[in-house]
Amino acid sequence: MTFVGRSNVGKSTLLNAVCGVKDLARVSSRPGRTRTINVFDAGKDRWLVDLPGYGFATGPKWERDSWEAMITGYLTGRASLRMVFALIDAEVGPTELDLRMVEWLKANRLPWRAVATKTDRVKKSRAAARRLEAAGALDLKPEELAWVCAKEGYGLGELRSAVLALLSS
Ligand SMILES: Nc1nc2c(ncn2[C@@H]2O[C@H](COP(=O)(O)OP(=O)(O)OP(=O)(O)O)[C@@H](O)[C@H]2O)c(=O)[nH]1
Ligand SMILES: [Mg+2]
Repeated sequence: MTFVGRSNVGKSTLLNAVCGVKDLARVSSRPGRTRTINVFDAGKDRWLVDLPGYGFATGPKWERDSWEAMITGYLTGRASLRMVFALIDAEVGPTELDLRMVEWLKANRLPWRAVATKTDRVKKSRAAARRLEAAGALDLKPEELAWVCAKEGYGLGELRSAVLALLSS
């Protein structure tokens, strides 16, 4: 299984939090830190994969295009890929690129689930409305958009169970 999402959305951080290992995947305050496909062994014929983010704003266009090709190339034609968690910034909501990614996952018939990250940045009083809005933009019900925070550990239990189920099935 793997996490996809914009650069800086928190993929590596969430992977570490879900696994309960602090520095498994490399995290940085500078976006675009994950530049290669990192594969972590998670049992017999099971892998967790940390991908580079898309939508990285700086750097030459050819480099950005080659990252996109690397991500989509990794995701296509991989029969063993059990789940793609599509990460969305809870505060920002799905961007054009996020929507394109989700459309692409659907078109390629890949199993996917939406996860809102960094929910600590959304005021508690606005959380329900924000979740409804972000889910709506993805054509989902609010409960279909996982609402997690790697920093405070919120919502990780359910995600961890989902990952464990995928790894043990
Ligand atoms: N407030 C807050 N910040 C977070 C959370 N998760 C991650 N971050 C921060 O967001 C920044 C980017 O996190 P990464 O995990 O490196 O993001 P990424 O999606 O792997 O980024 P790329 O590897 O560039 O694609 C880091 O500074 C993290 O500390 C969270 O739940 N809350
Ligand atoms: Mg990363």
